[in-house]
Formats: sequence, C-alpha cells, structure tokens
Amino acid sequence: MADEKKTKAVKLANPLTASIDPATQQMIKRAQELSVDTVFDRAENMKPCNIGLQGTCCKNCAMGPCRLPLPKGGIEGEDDRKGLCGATPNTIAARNFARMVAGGAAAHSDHGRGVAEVFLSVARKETEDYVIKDYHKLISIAPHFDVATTVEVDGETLDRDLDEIALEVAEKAMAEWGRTEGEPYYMKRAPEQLYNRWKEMGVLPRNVDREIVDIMHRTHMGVDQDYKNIVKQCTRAALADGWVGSMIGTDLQDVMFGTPNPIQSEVNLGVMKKDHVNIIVHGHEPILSEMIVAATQSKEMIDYAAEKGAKGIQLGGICCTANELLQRHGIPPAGTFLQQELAIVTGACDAMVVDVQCIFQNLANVAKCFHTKLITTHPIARMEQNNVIHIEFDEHHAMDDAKRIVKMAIDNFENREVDVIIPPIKENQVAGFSVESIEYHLGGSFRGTYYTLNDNIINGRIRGIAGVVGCNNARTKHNNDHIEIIKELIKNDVIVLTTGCSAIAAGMHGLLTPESAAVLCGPGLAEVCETVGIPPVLHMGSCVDNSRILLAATEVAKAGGLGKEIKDLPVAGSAPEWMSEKAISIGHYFVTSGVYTVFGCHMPVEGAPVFKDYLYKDLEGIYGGMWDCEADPIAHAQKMIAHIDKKRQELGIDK
Ligand code: XCC
Ligand code: SF4
Repeated sequence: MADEKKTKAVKLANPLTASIDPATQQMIKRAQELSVDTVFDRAENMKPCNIGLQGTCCKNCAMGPCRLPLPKGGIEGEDDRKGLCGATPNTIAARNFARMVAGGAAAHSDHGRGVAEVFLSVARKETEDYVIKDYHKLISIAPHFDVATTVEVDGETLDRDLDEIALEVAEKAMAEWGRTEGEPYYMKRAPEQLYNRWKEMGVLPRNVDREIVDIMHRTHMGVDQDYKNIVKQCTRAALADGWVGSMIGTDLQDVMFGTPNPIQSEVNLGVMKKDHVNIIVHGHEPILSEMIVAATQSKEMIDYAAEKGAKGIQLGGICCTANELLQRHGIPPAGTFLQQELAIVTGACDAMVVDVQCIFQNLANVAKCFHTKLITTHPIARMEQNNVIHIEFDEHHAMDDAKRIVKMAIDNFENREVDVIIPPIKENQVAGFSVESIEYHLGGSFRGTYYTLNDNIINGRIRGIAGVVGCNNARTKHNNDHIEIIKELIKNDVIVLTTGCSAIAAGMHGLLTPESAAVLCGPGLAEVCETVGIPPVLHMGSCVDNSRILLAATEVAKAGGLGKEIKDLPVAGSAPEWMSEKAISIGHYFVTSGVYTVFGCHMPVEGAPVFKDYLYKDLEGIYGGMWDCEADPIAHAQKMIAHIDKKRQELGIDK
C-alpha cells in the first residue's frame, strides 16, 4: 500500500484547460518540461476537503476537529448535527467566516498602518527618502480628520502651514488603529443614511485593531454561539477594513506617491526583456517598491547595469504591488497571482523581490531551479528555504536598501543558466483611475452635464456600475471567469470598476483600452466611452484601493438623482476567482455598505444552510446588500445585471 502510494504517478496540469492566457499556457508547459512543478500541477494532485469546502469543520479546540458535513440525502426534519461542545453548523460556519474576515481585515489594515507609520516619519521629517508628492490630496483629506486647512489671522483667513497639516493628519491617522473612544473619523465619509444605519445597528467600528481582536476572542471555543451576533462583529471588522484601514492606506499612499491619473502601459509576461536585467516586485506594499522604482531609474544603477552587459533594467510587478506601480508610474504588471512562479520559469528573472501577502512559498523551490535571487524584505514575511535572501527594508534607510537589492539583481544578470524563454505576449492598457480622475474625465463632477456618470446612468446609456475585483484561484481556469463576467457586463452596458488581480486579468485580455469599447460594449456604454475616451473597464488600483470603489459609489450616491445611499444605486459587486481571506473581508464591507456581491468558485457556507440564508437573503433587509455565489460566469454576470435592473426599476429609470 505504502509503495503503491510512493509510485503513484504525479499528474500534470493540461496547460490549455488551466488558463485562457497563451503566455501562461506556454510557461506551464515549459515548467513541466523542466520538471518544475507549479500551482497548476499541484492543483491536479491535491483536491480540497469536502467538509472544509462546506465551511463546517471546526478546529477551534483540541476536542476536535469536529466535522459536520451535510448528510448525503440533505437534512430531513430537525438538523441535529453538532460538535463535541454542541456547536451547530451555523456557529461553526459563522466562526470560520469571521476568522476569514479577521485575517483579511488584519492584512489590509496592517498594510495601512505601515503606510501611516511611514507618513508619520515623513511628517516628522525623520526620513529623506519619502516626501509628500501630492499636497492637493493632503488638503482634501485633512477635513475628514477634523484637521483645519486654514487659520484666522487678524480676521483674515490664511492657508495653514502644510507641514503642520501633515503632522496633525499623520498623528490622527495613526491613532485610528488604537482609538480608545468614539468611532473612526472616516466612517462619516459614507452617505449619511448609511452611517445612520450602521449606528442604529450598533456596527460602527471602535477602532481597527480592536474589531479584529474581538473576532479572535469571540470565535474562541465557547464564546459567541449565535451566528447573527458573530456576523454583526464581522461587519464591524470589515467596515474597519474598508472604510478605515484600507481607506487611510490608499489616501496616504496617494499623498506620498501621488494620486493616480490615467496612464498607458503594458501587461503580461511579455513585458520582461531578454537583454535587460529583469526585476519582479511582488506583494502589496508600495513603501518598498516605490523605492525600487527610484533605484532602477537612478543613473548610478543604469550605468552599473550597462557595465554588466545589460541593455537596461526592466521592472515588472505581480499582484497588487504591480497595480500600485502601474497606476502611479506605468510600470507594467508581468502577471497575476497565478503567474508568480511562471515569471521565474522564463529564466529571465534576475531577482524577485517580495513583501507581504499572496506570495507562494513554492517560489523558493522554483527559484532554486533557475538563477533567480528570491529576496524577502518584510520582517513578518520570511521563508524557511535556505536559498532565500532576506534584506529587511526600513523606511529610515529605504533608498540604500533598494539600491542594494537592485545591485544584487544586476550582479545576477550574468548568471542566467537555462535558455531564456519569454512568451512574446503582452497587451496595451490604460490604468490609473482614481475617484478624482474619473470625476475629471467624466465632465468634472458626477452630475449635471452630458458627460457625467450619474446623468448617463439616469438616461440609460450606462445601465449600472459593477465592481469586479479579487484574486485568481487555481481551482478554476485562470482568468476565464474574470473575463467572461466582465465581457458579459460591458456587453450589457454596465461599466466596470476593477482592482487587484482581476484588473491585471482585464488588462491581459485587452479590456483596459478605450478601443475595446467599440467592439465589446453595448451601444450606450460604447457611446459614453468613445465620447470621453475611457475604457469600459476602469482599473482603480490594488486591493486596498477597493476603498476607492466605496468612495466612487459614495460620490455617485451623494451627487443625487439615484437615491440617497449606496444600496439605492444600480450597482453590484463581484469576485469571480477569489481565494484570499481579504476577499471575504472586502465582500463583507461591500455587502454591509449596501452592495449586492456575488462570489465565484464556491463559498464555505453550504454546510450551514441557515447561516447561508442569513448572508444571502436576510442581510439585504438590514443593509440593502447581500452575499451570493455563482460559479458559472454568465449566470454570475446575469445575476448582477438582474440586481442592477431591480434597482433601476425602484428608481423609476427603467425605461
Ligand atoms: Fe487576491 Fe487582492 Fe492577492 Fe491578487 S493580490 S491574489 S489578494 S487580488 Ni491584491
Ligand atoms: Fe468541536 Fe466545539 Fe471544539 Fe469546535 S469548539 S472543535 S465544535 S468541541
């Protein structure tokens, strides 16, 4: 038996069914030829646990794991399944769900905290490597922190000193993670009725950290055993993620690195260059990668690369780091989450520099088969494999660290071993749509002229707005669902806002160009896009930048003509190929901000039908938004469109 197991053939993925992207297919095949396993192969050999999939496996104490799958023939009569302690399927699934919210909110918010810390050292003038690039943004966010931007001198109103404003904003922002009373400032940025609803429901977060700790306590063995009460806590933590931790992260990144404006670039593995030093930055926090950008553009490093025989330095990104650098500098993403191993398989990646979140530990194993230097940079994200180099990045000597890393990549250029094969596949794209730039491009406001978003929704040229965001998941065909869903939406005149790996996927498949509008959109959306020259799918940044989508929806609601709060708008959300805990936190803050939100793949709630109904149906009565799950991409998009039409009807604009 044991021998049989040992010799059991390892299955390989079929590149053609693993991804719809030819570059990805080519590199999966190459990896297989070189006997390097990738996530696509591993997905063939390990299947998920059916009970975990249902959300009803509890391992919160050592009497378990207690496993409560749905009985084969469904539940007849009373559902008497329970764990050793008596925990019901609802309790177990809700606790698991809550811990995903905690994990996701923690990841986003800790990223936000890191940004706030760097901003505080900028404001205190403790670092020279970081500066304030966008004073306009600083001035625009200051009032939300109750920070005055003017002073009265002898009855005259004068502009306040910018350094003073920065310092006060920095201190107040930093304090939000551990605030001891009241509620975070940014909650009031929501439409008033929504804010009041949260207040009435008692779900306004107290501070960012506390809501996450509360979830961990509440879901400990033998604490909260009422799924509705657990979901309420999920709401506090998720709102603290979206409206506070992530939103402050986005805002302060804009202040330090610039608010994005539409910018042209390219995307996919084909952006790597054979005769250049290729550096791939991967992860999430632009704190590090911004410095790498500056280092690669410095004369010193460019000259050094030339000395070593390279034609230049090509920087590319994976995951949300890619999106951060794309939206502010036009640095091209080399791929999505599922392409991280493949960037190394090209044989052309001289260094892969990672920080936090979404980084495969298997990168180290892949890097071992090539010359690639894999460099971890964050104190909380190291790897056990001994070929991984750790260069801890510190904002106080950021530029020195960045140059050290870039130099290491350049020195490695001459060590390439195998043939370099870069798939010659890339697409053009336009990214960089912040709320500010959308407003600017659509007539300078949200309402009142022919060009604005609200007017076009009211007159029906645009049927509604969809947010399509989130990850890739090796359990479904890479990029397929993102693209099918987005295409179905724009074909039906729904404008799409996108972030994260979904945005990278959209770029890879040619959806982020103004030209795609004429070919792929319904006539109304095509007309709007052609008139103002925007793509039908707007790249709004990284996953923390989902806060931009919250604010875009808020602006649309506040501009009027479409109801009063987000739940009244013809909008819907989607995460077609989600995999991370962050996606669950994002989904929950969208739902509880009033957005109907559909996830693809599966949701770990099927084993607890009552809890599932609570998320999928009952929440609508409380917040106006609710969860849903649909694996089939066309049905998925159609559900979103049906919701959009329902809202149009309620608004009386369904002519
Ligand atoms: Fe998901 Fe967020 Fe990661 Fe990409 S990077 S895999 S979380 S979409 Ni943000
Ligand atoms: Fe089982 Fe209850 Fe312990 Fe969970 S908390 S493992 S359901 S005994």
